[in-house]
Amino acid sequence: MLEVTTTPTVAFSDQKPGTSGLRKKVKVFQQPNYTENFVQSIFQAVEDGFRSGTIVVGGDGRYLGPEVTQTIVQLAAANKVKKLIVAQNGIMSTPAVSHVIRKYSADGGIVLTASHNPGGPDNDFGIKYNIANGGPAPASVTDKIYEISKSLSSYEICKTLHVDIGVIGVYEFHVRGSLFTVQVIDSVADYVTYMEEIFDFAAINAYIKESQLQLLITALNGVMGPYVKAVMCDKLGLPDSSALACTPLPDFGGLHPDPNLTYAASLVTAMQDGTYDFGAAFDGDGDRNMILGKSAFFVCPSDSLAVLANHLECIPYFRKNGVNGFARSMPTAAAVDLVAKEKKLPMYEVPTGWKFFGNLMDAGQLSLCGEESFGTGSDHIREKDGMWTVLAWLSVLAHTKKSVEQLLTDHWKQYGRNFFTRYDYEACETEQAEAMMAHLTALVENGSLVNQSITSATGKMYTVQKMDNFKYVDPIDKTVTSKQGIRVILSDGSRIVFRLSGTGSSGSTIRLYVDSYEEKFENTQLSAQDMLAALLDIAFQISKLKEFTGRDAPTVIT
Ligand code: G16
Repeated sequence: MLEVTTTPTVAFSDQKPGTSGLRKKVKVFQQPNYTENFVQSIFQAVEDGFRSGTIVVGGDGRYLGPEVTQTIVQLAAANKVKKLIVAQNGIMSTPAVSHVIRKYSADGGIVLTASHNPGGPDNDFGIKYNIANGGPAPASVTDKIYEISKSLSSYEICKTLHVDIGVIGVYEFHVRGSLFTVQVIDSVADYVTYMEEIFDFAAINAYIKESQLQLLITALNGVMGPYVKAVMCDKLGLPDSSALACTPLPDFGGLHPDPNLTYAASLVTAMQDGTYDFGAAFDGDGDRNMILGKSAFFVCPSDSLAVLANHLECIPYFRKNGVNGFARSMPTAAAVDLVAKEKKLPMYEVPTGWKFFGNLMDAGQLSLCGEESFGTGSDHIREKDGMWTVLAWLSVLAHTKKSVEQLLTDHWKQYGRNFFTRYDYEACETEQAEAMMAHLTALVENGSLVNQSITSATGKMYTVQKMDNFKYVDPIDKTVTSKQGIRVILSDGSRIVFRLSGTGSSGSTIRLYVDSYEEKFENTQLSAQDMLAALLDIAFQISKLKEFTGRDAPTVIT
């Protein structure tokens, strides 16, 4: 019988989960009792589910992950969890954790990831709780975790319990008169089997061979390395030379594992000479993706979602289950809305955060969704899914026999183009960022800009039609989520959106999103930055972003 100790602790006041879990610097999690407190708060918040049941633990392989996995095992045993399903070495992609929760009918899961944020002793770590549907916990649960964390005075731990999480197997212990089981499972096997059920691998394989399609995929030294090897190399026959940065490293080899044009520049550069026809990058935990065509032709995530929505019949999963509806986050450009209209399918607009798609999927109203932040996925799980997106794109290529660029051009010909750009101002002074948001909130409240015309530095004039702070009423459980981003809607339908990121770990990150619709095909060929220059200038005039933050240029442009 293993001994349980009740350890006194002092509560922390900063354990409020953000857009997707608690993300902080590693050094914050290394403070005595910091990690134990947060995990204990999770256990207390969802006590009933766990006491009788099973939870899954996995992470993106970043620094601190193995130690925290052991701590979770010790806390779970002492908190009367019946069974833990742990990924081998604690490493499992976020989409794979979502799948495993659903496949084994677990009561929830703990994902150790700071997603696309850099890793290593001086960088970021994160802990996220997922519910029984496999998706990120909604605010009702994370608020409860936070409330408990603010007054926690002790945690229960079984300090002498150690499991070798490097070895697959079932380990049993007697704790507090009950049996506690830890099952260490293969990190990729279940996920790969599921992908084979969803997609027609033989058709993709045949197309790659007959068209001699050249692919280049980078895992940016994140969790996706073993999945890329298993799916792309072993199943689809890609040579090892097509799989870049595929060894998960605790610090991602110094890379910032965020699949965008700035942080995945190595992929962009490698594709520029036209040797490769299709490229993809994943983030640290494997839920985000970036898709590139020949010569590094960039597929904007809003367009990626729309093109997939337009071709779902290529994928066996949708032929079998049908398509119930589409959704996107509010800042995502509305390209997919036009496809929904054409196909007469329901379309939903939710706040930023994958957790908002879960209810719609559980209610059978949503099949495909995506976000401008490089996330796409379907109701096969309850997280966005990078590898799923790559396989979906390859299915479309195999079915249509078109190139990536041709698919986009044809899409714009049929639907027009929703030009989109996002400017990120990372690590701004929090006070300055909040002052800018307060200025914008005041403009919403006093309505002084409505019906006003503003002329950009380029000479183009826009009239403000409406300004609001996005509010969402969940169509299923009627939960109201307010203040999800300041929107400026202009009279030609163009939009400017401002919000503060909920995933950063230092200072505040301002996100400025701009989009505009263009129907004339000849104009769809122009560059997004040229098309949106005037709107960006209007955005700076309205927000006084440069004056508030002192920033002349963004850190990242999408
Ligand atoms: C998370 C959420 C996404 C969200 C993204 C960015 O992704 O799951 O829904 O779009 O953060 O959020 P923010 O703009 O607040 O930084 P991930 O990949 O970081 O887990």
